[in-house]
Amino acid sequence: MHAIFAISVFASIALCSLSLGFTNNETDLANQWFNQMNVELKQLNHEAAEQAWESSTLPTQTAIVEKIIKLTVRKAHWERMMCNRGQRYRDFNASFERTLHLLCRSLRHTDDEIRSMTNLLGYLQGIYTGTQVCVKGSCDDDGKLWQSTFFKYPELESGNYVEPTTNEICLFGEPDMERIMTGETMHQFKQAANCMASDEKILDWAWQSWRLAVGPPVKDSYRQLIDVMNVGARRSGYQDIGEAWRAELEMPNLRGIVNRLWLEVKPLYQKLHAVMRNFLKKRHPEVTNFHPAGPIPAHLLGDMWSQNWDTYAASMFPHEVDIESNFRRSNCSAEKMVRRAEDFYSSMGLPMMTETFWRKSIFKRTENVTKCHGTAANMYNAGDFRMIACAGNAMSDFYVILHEMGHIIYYMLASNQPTIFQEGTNSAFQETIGDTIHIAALTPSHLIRLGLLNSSYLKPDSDGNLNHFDYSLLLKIGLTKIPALPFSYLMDSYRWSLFDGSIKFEIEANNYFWYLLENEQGIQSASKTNRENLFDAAAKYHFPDNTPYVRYFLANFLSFQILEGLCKKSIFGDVRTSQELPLPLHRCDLYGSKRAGRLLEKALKLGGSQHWTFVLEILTGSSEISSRPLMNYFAPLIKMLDSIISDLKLPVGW
Ligand code: X8Z
Ligand code: ZN
Repeated sequence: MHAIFAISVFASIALCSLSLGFTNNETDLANQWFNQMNVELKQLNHEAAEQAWESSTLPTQTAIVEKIIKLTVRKAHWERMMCNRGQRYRDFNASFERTLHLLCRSLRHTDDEIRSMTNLLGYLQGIYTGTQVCVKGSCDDDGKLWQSTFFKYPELESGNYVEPTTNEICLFGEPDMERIMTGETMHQFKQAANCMASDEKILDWAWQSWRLAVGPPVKDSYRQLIDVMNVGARRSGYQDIGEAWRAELEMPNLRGIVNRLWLEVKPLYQKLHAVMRNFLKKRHPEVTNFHPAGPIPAHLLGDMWSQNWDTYAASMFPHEVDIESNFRRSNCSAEKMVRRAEDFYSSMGLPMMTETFWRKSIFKRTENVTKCHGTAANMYNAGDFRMIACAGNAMSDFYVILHEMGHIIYYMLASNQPTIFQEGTNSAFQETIGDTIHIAALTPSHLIRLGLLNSSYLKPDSDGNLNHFDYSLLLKIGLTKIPALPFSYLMDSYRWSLFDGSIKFEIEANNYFWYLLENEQGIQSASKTNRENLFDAAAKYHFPDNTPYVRYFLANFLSFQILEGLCKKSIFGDVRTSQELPLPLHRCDLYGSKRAGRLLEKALKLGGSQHWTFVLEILTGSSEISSRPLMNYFAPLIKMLDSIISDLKLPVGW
């Protein structure tokens, strides 16, 4: 039923575009090729999605890896064959040209390479999701904590996790170790492990032990993976796999754009860094290896990867309203968070989640989740869209849910396109939709709607300026968004250097990683351990998962641009207007704005049928990625940081 429907839609799209220079017979053949390709692609994508879901929800098993290898080989052969057959229709029309561009850009790997890459990836993902850091017996103080620490690795062959025995506490990276780092489960952990060590020692332990657990087993396989990926990339005409990854974004000067954007926002990051450093220095006078004008010890930043500093939002500048505590106190269950997220999207006239979504998604960690990193799945099957979020009760869990739902809304809206266009215009746009709605959901007026804030906080102060709450909110949002900038910038600039060989993997991999972290992020490792032979990048999901990261960097800028566009549309009915918004961007409430929803829908339902510049133009009136809306959004925060820095005479930079 669904396939028949799909065929008729594709046929009408293709037939509308009868092309000059092609006979009727050729036109029929071209349309036949197009329709058949889309139907078969849908089936292949569906099978791949089922396998991916299975491996995220069942322990890694050799049988699944074998099935994945078979399907990946089958899809690679199919793509090549379809691409070759389609070449004769390249000039048929613009849509065919785009179709062939997307279809033919897959890398030309041999079957053996596919086998070896799939095995390596299965192993790497298994290490990340299945490794546990354990403590046995009492851990008393810091020394004992380390003595009683050991690692449990998943039995990758049988797929069985090693169950903890009595007296052992075993923690996965996501979300267990992650939540110790944010402080969320610090108290719980100390009690369970009977730990006397200070919070700072435990943060140091969690930070170090996760890296010691996953880095060494990942390192060699990761190097092998790079080698195989490079062989395929070079056979396909790229210099290396980094160039192939960059091509997906369709920005010819991607490196230049990324460097420019980073330089534009770096001063803002440095200011936030200076104020955070001063705060942490006072909070942790006991940490000796912490210079007041130097990099910040990474384990103090309230996040396993130092990419989100929101943990300290309330204590840095205490305000009578603590949104985070209010949120936690509201006892919002994971499912209720999903309902709230759905409510925001649907208030704008965007689609509600489907019956299958509610039946098949996973919102909390249970035994049948092996992978706990937020995930949105398009199953390529009539309304079957699913989410994985191992949500607790923090606002960061609400973020993950809004983010994943953004992917799903994009999949839903693009699902009327031919299959080849259903992924979205590029990965950065995929990542940005949920982030845009996340910022939109954090306006004071929406927080009031959620029952987290009293309406008196909408009032400007006595001089008609932003009130104190605005600043405290902007700081909270800034602490989640601004540290993500250098982090997402360097995750891929690092990998690009490993991929193109400018950094020698064997001898320089970890030292270069720390060179970047210190220079761009201004953080350092707490311990004096010689890290040269470790592989700390493995501690971040996207490395063993082999997911490119620069998409998140771009998405961060795009989300503020799109927010501004939607806000203009909502208020003036036009994104191109030169009129100034009558309110600061962080107060622009999009909840219930059907105008903004219609604009988003218009852009997203194009899926990948158009180049991203066309989609951005619809949403913002401009086809360039810009840091201006982000800087404009944070302008009041920048003023506040400037005055703190000058009042306290804080050093800036490191
Ligand atoms: O990985 C994700 C999403 C899934 S696409 C949860 N994000 C990045 C991260 O966690 O590091 C979202 C923001 C950045
Ligand atoms: Zn995402």
